[in-house]
Parts: sequence; structure tokens; C-alpha cells
Amino acid sequence: MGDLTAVVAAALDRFQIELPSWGFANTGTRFGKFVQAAAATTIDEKLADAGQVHALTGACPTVALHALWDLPRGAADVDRVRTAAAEAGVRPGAINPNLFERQQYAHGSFGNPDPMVRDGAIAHCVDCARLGQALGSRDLSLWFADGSNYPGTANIRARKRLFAEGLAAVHASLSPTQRLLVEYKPFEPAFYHTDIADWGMALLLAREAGAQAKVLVDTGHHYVSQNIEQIIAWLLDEQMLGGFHFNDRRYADDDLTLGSIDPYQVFRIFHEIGFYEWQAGSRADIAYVIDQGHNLKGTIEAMIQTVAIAQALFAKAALVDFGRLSDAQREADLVRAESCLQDAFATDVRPAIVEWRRARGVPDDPIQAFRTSGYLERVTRERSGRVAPAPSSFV
Ligand code: RM4
Ligand code: MN
Ligand code: MN
Repeated sequence: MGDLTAVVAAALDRFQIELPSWGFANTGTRFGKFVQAAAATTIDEKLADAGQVHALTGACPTVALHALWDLPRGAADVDRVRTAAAEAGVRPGAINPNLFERQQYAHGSFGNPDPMVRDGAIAHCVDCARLGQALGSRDLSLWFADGSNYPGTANIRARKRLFAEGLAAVHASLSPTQRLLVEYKPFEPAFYHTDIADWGMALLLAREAGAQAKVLVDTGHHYVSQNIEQIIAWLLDEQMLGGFHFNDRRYADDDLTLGSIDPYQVFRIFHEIGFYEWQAGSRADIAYVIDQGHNLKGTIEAMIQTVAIAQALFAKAALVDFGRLSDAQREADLVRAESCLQDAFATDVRPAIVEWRRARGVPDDPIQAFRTSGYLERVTRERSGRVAPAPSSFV
């Protein structure tokens, strides 16, 4: 047990998970939004909420920012964001350019047939790289909505080359310590072809872009039943896994709470990372980021819940006996090998996590502490007058 507590503590000490600024805002589906009076509408509010999550969990020192939503005036917003982050006790994390909302992107950004639109999209990413430098953030995280809805309407090969050119141009604007993360997604908003649809496409493009480009795996961006941990193992072996966007899903890109549908899959992903690190004898440099929007759960509470689930599953994965597992794999002892994972997954890590929390000076039960803190009541009062009525996508 003493051993278990120490292993869990060492695992949690090295596990930090980045919060998404957009996860504290109102969200919904294309059928409508159910607004929460307490949801954040400004970057100051998003950072303040993120600061609460970090204060209660001790695991979230950074916040991913969406350029257009959080820094609409670009460089002119840097000081404000830096100050608000410091006041909230967090730091700016990955910068996410927005290449999907503006009218000119109807037919794509980097893949747009119009060179003016392409140049504008690349310039926006270069600006975002500079914002990252000014804010002291490391990762420029790119997700593209580019694709097409009908067969024959886009030159898939030409667009592949445009993406290679555009990503190389953005890569050239990075500082030596910045990274470029390339995210993939099989469909939505494009429903026939998506330019960066899977990890293989992201891998090829990242390789071509330059040495500081890596792949970002959003756990919700795969077809149902895809073996995500195998992708993780391959990207680790290729030294090309840059980071994660964590969420869970049942059908498509549902952005549900991590581990709510399939906690064993999250465990298996963490296991592949731990197993790799054990064999390599060094830590993998991976950015763990949450990418969730909660339209029905309370935004802050859902984020605290997510962090706690991620910590528990990461801690369980750290309990796998890798030596025993390796022996069993070599001897093709299938049941013993499999049980190495199952035993770790079945271990109750909650008491060890409470001990870790006490040692780190955070509450035993962060959700309960949040509920009794009065923070939600206060921001509900302060923010309630400003929430716009539920908008519809179909008007
Ligand atoms: C996309 C993708 C991106 C995220 C946007 C809001 O589906 O997951 O990473 O920034 O949603
Ligand atoms: Mn994502
Ligand atoms: Mn997504």
C-alpha cells in the first residue's frame, strides 16, 4: 500500500492537464444553446474560472486560448490576457488559431482555391505564433475545418500540397522553443472529405512542415471502434506525438466528459505512454489538454470532474507492472499479460489520491469544495444580467 501511494503520488506530480478557455463558455449543438447564467463570456471570466479549477485540483497551471475568441484584437490583447492570467493564478497555454469561422473560409483556409484566402489564413497563424511568443506559450495548435461536402468538388491532391506549403510557412515563423501541433478529424464540418482526416495524414504533413511539428490526437476525432492506443504507440515510436485533446464520445465528436463512456480506453492510452517511457528510460514530452464543451453540466464543475477522472486514470496506468508485463508478452502468456492491465485498472486509487491532495494542499474532494466555496453563486450573480438569450443556428 505504501508503494501504491508513492507510485500514485509520483504519477500525479508529473501529470498536468491544460484547461480550454472555451470550455468555460456557453456552448450547445446546432439545434440551440442552453445558456448558463454563470458561464464565462469574457477572457477575464474564463481565466478566473480556470484559476478556480487549478486552485482546487493543483493540476492545471495553463489555459489553452482560442485566438479569435480570447484575443480578438491580437497583439493589443496580450497585456490584458497576461494580467488576467496572473491574477487568476494560471499561465497562457496553447494558442489555437481560428480558421473556420470567418466568411472567407466557406471553401477552406489553407486548402482554399483562392490564394488571397490562403495567404490570409497563413498570416493569421503567423500572427498567432507571435502571440504565443509574447505570452510565453509553447504550442501553436492547428485544427482545420477544411474539406468538401460533395464528390468531385475539390482537388484532393492539390489541396494536400497546399497544406504542406502552408504548414511549412507557419513552421518557419516559430521561435526555436515553439512547437506546431497538427490536429486531425475524420469529418465535420465537412461531410465528404476532410483535408487532414486521420493521424497518417497529420503525421505526413507534420514531418514535411519541419522538426518542431508534431501530431495532436483529439480522442473524439476517430471513427467508432478505432484503436486509439495503437495510434498513440505508433506516434510515440515515431517521436511524433505532440499532445492530446481529451474528451469522450459515444457516436462522433461528442465532446463528453473524459472517461464518462469508456474509461478503460483512456487508461489504455495512458498505459501505452507509461510503457513507452519505461522502455525508453525517459519521459515523453506530451501536452495534455482538455477539449470539451459542456452544454448541460455546469461548466466549472464539469472541468473539475474531468481533471479528477484524468488523474485517477493516469494514476491507475502508472500501477501497471511493466517488468511483469514484458515477461508475460515475451512468453506469450496472454492471460498474465492481460491481467497486468486489468489489475492496475481495478485498483482503487482514491485513498492514494486523497493523500496526494492533502500533501499538495488542495481539498480532498475538489467538487465538494467548489460547491461550498460560494464561487458559483457569486459569478452567477455577477454574470446573470449579461447572458444573451439562447440563439438558434437555423435562423
Ligand atoms: C474542433 C476541434 C478543435 C477545437 C474546436 C473548437 O472540433 O476539436 O480542436 O478547437 O473544435
Ligand atoms: Mn480538438
Ligand atoms: Mn473536436
